[in-house]
Amino acid sequence: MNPNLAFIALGSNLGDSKRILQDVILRLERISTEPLLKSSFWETTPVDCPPGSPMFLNAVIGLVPESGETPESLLSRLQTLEREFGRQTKKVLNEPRPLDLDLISFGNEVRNHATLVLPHPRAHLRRFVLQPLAEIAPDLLLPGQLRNVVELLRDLGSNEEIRKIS
Ligand code: PH2
Ligand code: MG
Ligand code: MG
Repeated sequence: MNPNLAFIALGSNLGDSKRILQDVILRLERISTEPLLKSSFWETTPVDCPPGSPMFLNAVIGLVPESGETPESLLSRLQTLEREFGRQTKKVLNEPRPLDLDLISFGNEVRNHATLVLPHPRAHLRRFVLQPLAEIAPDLLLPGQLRNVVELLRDLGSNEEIRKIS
């Protein structure tokens, strides 16, 4: 596996989620120097969201950044894409959104800034991230973890429901 891969979790629970994820994946292809690694789309129950929140569509992609791309510059591209796909400034924590793009990891880079924590601090706890990630990078060791993605998934105690749709 290319050690420079950056993994991005995609989520949507507002609007035409399948179309939105398909379209944003085409955009992400353009910022990768190699063909994307793409998971299936998974329908998942909302975690830590306001009551009555719709189900999510989630996926994970892996891309190889251009030389010169940094975690910060990639994050900024992802935030621009979120806005392009109609994401508005949030009023309520984890309210429904047409597009959420979370940087899960960027090679072995580690960050602990107010604006960026790498690897994503909750990625290893969430089935809606680990299950799609296991399809494209089962052996991945997220920086700071002693277990790979498949092992994290196997040991996960969570009642999240998740169903592959494609
Ligand atoms: N994202 C969140 C909070 N909860 N739940 C699911 N199932 N999928 C998500 O992508 C998700 C969530 C914060 O971004
Ligand atoms: Mg998120
Ligand atoms: Mg986010």
